[in-house]
Amino acid sequence: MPIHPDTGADAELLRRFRDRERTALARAISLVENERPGFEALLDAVQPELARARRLGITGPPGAGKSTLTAKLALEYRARGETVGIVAVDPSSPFSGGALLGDRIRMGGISTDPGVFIRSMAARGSLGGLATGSREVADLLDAYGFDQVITETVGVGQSELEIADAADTTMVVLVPDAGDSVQAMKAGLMEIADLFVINKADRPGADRLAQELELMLHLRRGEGEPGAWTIPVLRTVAQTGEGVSALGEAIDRHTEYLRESGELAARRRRRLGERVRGVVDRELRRLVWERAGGERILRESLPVLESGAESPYSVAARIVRAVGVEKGE
Ligand SMILES: Nc1nc2c(ncn2[C@@H]2O[C@H](COP(=O)(O)OP(=O)(O)OP(=O)(O)O)[C@@H](O)[C@H]2O)c(=O)[nH]1
Ligand SMILES: [Mg+2]
Repeated sequence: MPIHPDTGADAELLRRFRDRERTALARAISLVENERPGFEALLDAVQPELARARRLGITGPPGAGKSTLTAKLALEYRARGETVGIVAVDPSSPFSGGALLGDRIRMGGISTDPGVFIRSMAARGSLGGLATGSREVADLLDAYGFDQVITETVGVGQSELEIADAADTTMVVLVPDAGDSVQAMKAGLMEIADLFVINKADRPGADRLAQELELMLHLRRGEGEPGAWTIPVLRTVAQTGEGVSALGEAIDRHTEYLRESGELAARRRRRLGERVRGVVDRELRRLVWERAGGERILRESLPVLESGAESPYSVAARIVRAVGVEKGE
């Protein structure tokens, strides 16, 4: 049952999507990305076609070479005869020195390859639900039939923590530049990595960073459980492709580990649970702020808020009441 039964999935779009028409894929993604009527019904309809792709999440600091590496990995998979769908979540950060993913891919010469599909998505505002949106686009790529689905996000804010929920394998890319030492690394990145990649290994400091990382991983691991995954630290020079084959093999080993340990099923179960939460949250936001008039009440309350006649709490309570639910435990 779609959430909005009144706006069922576009049957024609769905048919063309299932016929692997690229224009239908592009349209489906736009529909989902912009949350236009029928997008949830479409996602609902393609659910049975999911979970065939291998999902890789790539994150790390701005400019670490994530897009360059993504392009090189895509080439690697293409050489094996696999198809690749890529979602790049563009934070639109003015501080990011990196080029758009499309430019990197173009450099790699695979932009015209029909076995590769690239989509850049803007990171949305706090209410926009970046996580669910980019995951749903990854779902579409999966349902469409790509063998590999890669999601690239910049490791700022919360997005890198959310990527771990969206991927089977999460890869954290670091660079040996000053300020990127292990101590300076955001704690969250440490928690989510299945693999570490030190990119720009052609620059000085790569050895030291690798040693620091290995030491920290060793300390965290302690004795470790038998059969547990040992997080590898790999080195790459994405620009030249050095180390990318070895990286591809390490990702394969992780996939194998996930399958054999039962962790893949566990992760996918977690992902399904998180998806339900995400969709419910999104629906509630819409209910409160749009359908129940929360935005309007807030706007109209600004004068009394400003004058101090009402507190943010009492305005919030009125908005919640407008939905028909009393605030309380
Ligand atoms: N020296 C060196 N430069 C690299 C390497 N890999 C990437 N670069 C350069 O680093 C810059 C950033 O690369 P991107 O691939 O755009 O990095 P990114 O992490 O995707 O950047 P954002 O998405 O903007 O955060 C580009 O100028 C690349 O050419 C490398 O291994 N060595
Ligand atoms: Mg990038």
